[in-house]
Parts: sequence; structure tokens; C-alpha cells
Amino acid sequence: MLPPHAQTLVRVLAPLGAAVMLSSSVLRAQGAVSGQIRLIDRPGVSAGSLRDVVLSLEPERPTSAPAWLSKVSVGMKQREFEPHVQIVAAGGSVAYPNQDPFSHNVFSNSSLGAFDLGLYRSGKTRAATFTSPGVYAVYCNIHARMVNYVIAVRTPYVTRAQGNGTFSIERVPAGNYTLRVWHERASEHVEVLRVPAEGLTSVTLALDARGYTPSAHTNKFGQPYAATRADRY
Ligand SMILES: [Cu+2]
Repeated sequence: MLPPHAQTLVRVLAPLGAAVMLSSSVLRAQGAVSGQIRLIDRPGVSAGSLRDVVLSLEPERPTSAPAWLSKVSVGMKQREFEPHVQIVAAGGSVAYPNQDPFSHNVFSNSSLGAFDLGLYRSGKTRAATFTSPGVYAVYCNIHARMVNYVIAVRTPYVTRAQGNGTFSIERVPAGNYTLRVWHERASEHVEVLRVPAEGLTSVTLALDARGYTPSAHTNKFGQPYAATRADRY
């Protein structure tokens, strides 16, 4: 039994004959998938803003991210990557403009696709391509505290949470999806989600961050950062 609005579409399309056979995608109603994320932290640890939680829904049929996600930018300013977490289309690129008055390096040792943009000066921009979907940790080889996460996706159904953990992914066609929820302090949550025609409005998820321990990452040579070098700038 089709939902009432789908029946309306059938009636409208019926005079077109063959068009009805081609209209299955039109008939797949779209709803929002929305809800609430929370982070379970160890006692005494505050979750803080959940703006850096990324949620995506990958349809069963391969698809791609929208064009506007294929070229994005992450600034380097006051020895920070901004934004700290960036979403990009798999196969797309992230430009890293250096907005500080001194040089930065940008590299990743990710097994998904390592790269090294080298050292470059104030005002210069270099870009990295993220071919495989997944989560990449990106660093500066000079400033150990500079950390950027790039989430490369193959779907248009992707969003960040609000600071309070609410989220909404709009216009999701009915079907089965792989839901991925990521935050840097938790392991990725993956589950199969069946989205009905009317969408899902009260998805509640908890990410377990209790096992998280902050640890120093290594430089691009796999060595600890030398304090003297980092302090020089
Ligand atoms: Cu730097």
C-alpha cells in the first residue's frame, strides 16, 4: 500500500503511461532523519560542544557527495586548523590556506591515503585530494597541537550535529542506509538504518568516549615532535 502522497503521484503520472514505469525514484518519498546524539564521557569529563560529531547515511546503491563538497577549505590561523573537522566528497580536495605570518606544513600518514604538502609560507595555499572515503587525521609537521580531521564521504546525506547534539539530515529517500557517526573521542558507530518514506524523527544515539585517552601523535617521519623546534615559531 502506497502512502497517500505517493498515490497522488501515481494519479498525476498515470496519463503519461510509460513515465509511470520510470518514476519509481519520484515515488520514493523523502523525509528527514533527525534526532539526538550524546557522548558518554568518563565521570567528571564534560562532553563540550558536539559540533564536531559527523553523521552520514550511505545508501545501498552507490552514490556520490554533492558538488559543493568536492572543493572545501581549512584555514591555518593562530596555529590551529579551522574548522577542526571538515567534510569533503571522496575524490574531492581540501585547500589549506596559510593565514599565519609564518610557515606551516600539512601532512597525513593515514593508511587511506598519506600525503605531505610540504612547508609553505604565509598567504600561500596548497590542496590535498582525499580519494578514499573515511576519516583522515591531518597534522602540521612543525606545530604538534595543530590537528585537523577530514571526513571523506560518498553520500549527500551527511551533516554535523549542533552543539547540543541535535541533528537533522534532510530529504532522505526511503531505503536502507549505513549510518556512520563519528567523533574524535569515540570509536565510529556504524549501523544499518531503514528509513521509511516519512523519515525518522527521533533517532537517539550515544557515542562511548570513556575509552578515549589523549595521546601525542608523531610527526611526518613517525618521530616525536622536538620541543625546541615547535617552540621556535
Ligand atoms: Cu604549523
